Amino acid sequence: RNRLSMSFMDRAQETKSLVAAKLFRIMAEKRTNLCLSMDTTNSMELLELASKVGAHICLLKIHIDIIKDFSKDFITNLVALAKEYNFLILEDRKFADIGHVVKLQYSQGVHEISSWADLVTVHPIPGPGIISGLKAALEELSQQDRGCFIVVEMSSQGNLNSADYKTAAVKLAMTHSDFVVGIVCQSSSLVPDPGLIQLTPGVKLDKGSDTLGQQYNSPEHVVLNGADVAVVGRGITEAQDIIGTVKEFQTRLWEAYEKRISP
Ligand code: S5P
Repeated sequence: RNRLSMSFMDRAQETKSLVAAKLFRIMAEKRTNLCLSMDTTNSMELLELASKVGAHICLLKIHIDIIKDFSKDFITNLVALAKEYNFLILEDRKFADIGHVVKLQYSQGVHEISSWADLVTVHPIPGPGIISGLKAALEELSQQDRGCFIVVEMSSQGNLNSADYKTAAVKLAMTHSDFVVGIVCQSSSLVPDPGLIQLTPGVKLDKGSDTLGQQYNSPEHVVLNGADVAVVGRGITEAQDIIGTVKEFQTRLWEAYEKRISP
């Protein structure tokens, strides 16, 4: 069946990943396919915003390496909010090294990402070893409910993701669909399997761009182009009325999804 016309609840049956099934169910229950990207450098600011918008998002995406005042307490509080408001945490680390090194980057260092992030992002450029490296880190933790998104196609102008690269990257995702929950891309044709989740960044209320190469499309445009979960960052965090804007994104994205699956 074509994933674009299937409901998230039905697609939860199609995945081999526990955490993908969990995300599909959260979306269906909370009626939201909005992922908020909080690219702030201050941990208190992040926690405050997360508690304000937690009820309206399915996924919170962060960049832990930009936080200036990182602490274990911050992680404890963040995980507590995720539990309270029922959203998952995506650490947008974009791993890109050999298996041996990503195993360490994922589980060690000050951040110990694998101990708290439900999901991470991965550039598939090193080949299958990068997936094996991440999985190896989890074996030592005996963690089962973890997964990754593979970055297949970037939103930025002039990205180097060639057609051959994208085809090979999707194949890698399909081969490892017990751990790979989905694909970061802009186009629906890249995600053939209803069990895989299309995560699409580069979303604002209107089409446009920033001064550093980012390109934006509207909520309706990205959902029609296959986005299951839409990533919105500055379109929300820089808005005057943050809660009002979060609600507007939630409504517009969900209505576009309902329209997409309606016969
Ligand atoms: O292709 C991509 C992939 C990602 S994960 N393009 C992106 O912009 N991202 C991330 O989405 C990026 O790292 C940033 O955190 C977010 C977009 O933020 P915004 O403020 O432009 O909406």
